[in-house]
Amino acid sequence: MVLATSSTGAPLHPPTGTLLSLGHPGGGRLAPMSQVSFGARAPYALPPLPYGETELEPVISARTLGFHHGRHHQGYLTTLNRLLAGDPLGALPLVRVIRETAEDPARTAIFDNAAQVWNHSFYWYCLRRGGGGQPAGRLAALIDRSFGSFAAFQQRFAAAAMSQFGSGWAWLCEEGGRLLVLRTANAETPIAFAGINPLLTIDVWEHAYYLDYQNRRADHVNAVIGQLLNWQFAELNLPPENPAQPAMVAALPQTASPLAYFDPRVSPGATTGSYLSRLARRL
Ligand code: MN3
Repeated sequence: MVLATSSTGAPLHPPTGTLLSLGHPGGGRLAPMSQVSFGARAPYALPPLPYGETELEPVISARTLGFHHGRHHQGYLTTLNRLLAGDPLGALPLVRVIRETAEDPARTAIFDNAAQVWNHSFYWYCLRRGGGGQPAGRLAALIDRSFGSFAAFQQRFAAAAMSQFGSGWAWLCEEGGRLLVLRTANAETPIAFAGINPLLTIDVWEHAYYLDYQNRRADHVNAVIGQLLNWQFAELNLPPENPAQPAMVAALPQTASPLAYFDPRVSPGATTGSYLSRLARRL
């Protein structure tokens, strides 16, 4: 399942950070995504699944999970390592590679594969056997404040997942003390932006559900939200609490849409770069 070699047979730098083991009986401790390491530089290593391939059944079958992690995720990683061989970008941590290439049309292939490696590594931890339900504590309060209610959030998150045309991702993110629901196409990812903290995601590429649900994306999305979302992981991805929010954020109406939030006329200085503008236009 985990193929710890590059396409050229060169040894991979092993992950050096905490390997999360959510859902494994007796497994490792719970930790945020920032502690998942791919190795300091290319060739990056594939983080193992934090659970066994059968543990998400019946929502996601072992067959789907095996192909998704062992073939799709590994495929992005193998391609990325090949593309970075001999490239100075390969000396950077994975998130830096994503941010350096996000707006560079000459490096689309590196961006796409680097972003997909990160997105999938994040996605595995967003799921757990016996997940779903509602978050508690600070995250629950943020959801109420940002969306009005948990039900309103859930509806918005599901709508983002279902309305993404073609391949992509639905996200719950934090920015400046508020939560946002985003959807991105193909490999695009909010981790490309400093200051936006992804909390949870759902993969809506067909490879994530087609073997189990065929074209019934909504059934898959609803089952994932209801039974698999890992709210403990989401809470760990929140930045440290900071009561001194920027005045710009505090001044936003609670009902501000993500699009309004990204609009530089509404939140000056909050959006920089055409990549973010392109992302916002798709909401
Ligand atoms: Mn996928």
